[in-house]
Amino acid sequence: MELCFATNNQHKLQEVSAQLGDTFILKTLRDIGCQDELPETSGTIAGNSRQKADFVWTHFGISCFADDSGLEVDALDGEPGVDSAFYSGSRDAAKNIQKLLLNLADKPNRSARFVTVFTLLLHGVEHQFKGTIEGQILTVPRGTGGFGYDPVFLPNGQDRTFAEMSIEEKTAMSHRSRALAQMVEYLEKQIP
Ligand code: ITT
Repeated sequence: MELCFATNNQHKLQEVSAQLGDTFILKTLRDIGCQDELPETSGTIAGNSRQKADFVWTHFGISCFADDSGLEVDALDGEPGVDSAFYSGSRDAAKNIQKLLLNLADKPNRSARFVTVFTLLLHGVEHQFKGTIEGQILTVPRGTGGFGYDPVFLPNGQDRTFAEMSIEEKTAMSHRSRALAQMVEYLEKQIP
């Protein structure tokens, strides 16, 4: 079964390809000739996820999925949340982390979670799948792997940040892989 992953984020693509294996033929936006910036204006993670998948289905007519993700920090009332990618005003991970650490400087509660919602549009029919992982925001970034807020996110029960793990290690526990596992389970039931 061919499925397009509606993302311009190469890190997400790597993580998802590593987990999907050979069961599905994964098409990228480049493969289907889509060079557009995907819309993300709904104001919610689930809504943005839907918007990205809808865009590909509407313009390219191919079964597809998209994910929208964000970091929810309890002491900041769920910020940066849906604004995670542009928290500092630009899509710059180092600046986003800097702003996050500044806003958390006087806050003893460092608990946070990554949230992902996948939207699958299978022949135009929508299904959504949600994954989360709980953790703590460190005061100093650690590690060079991963992307986004990975250097300051320490999953609960772990002694390394997502940025200190290999893709496989992160994928074994991440919000994205938890949502993706549900989507794969659903898709496998659709295959005769
Ligand atoms: P696409 O929309 O093209 O898929 P994106 O990077 O814009 O790619 P999101 O809208 O889902 O992706 O962005 C959410 C932001 O949340 C992302 O840019 C990161 O800053 C952060 N984020 C999401 N998942 C993350 C992860 O696994 N590790 C670290 N940060 C993550």
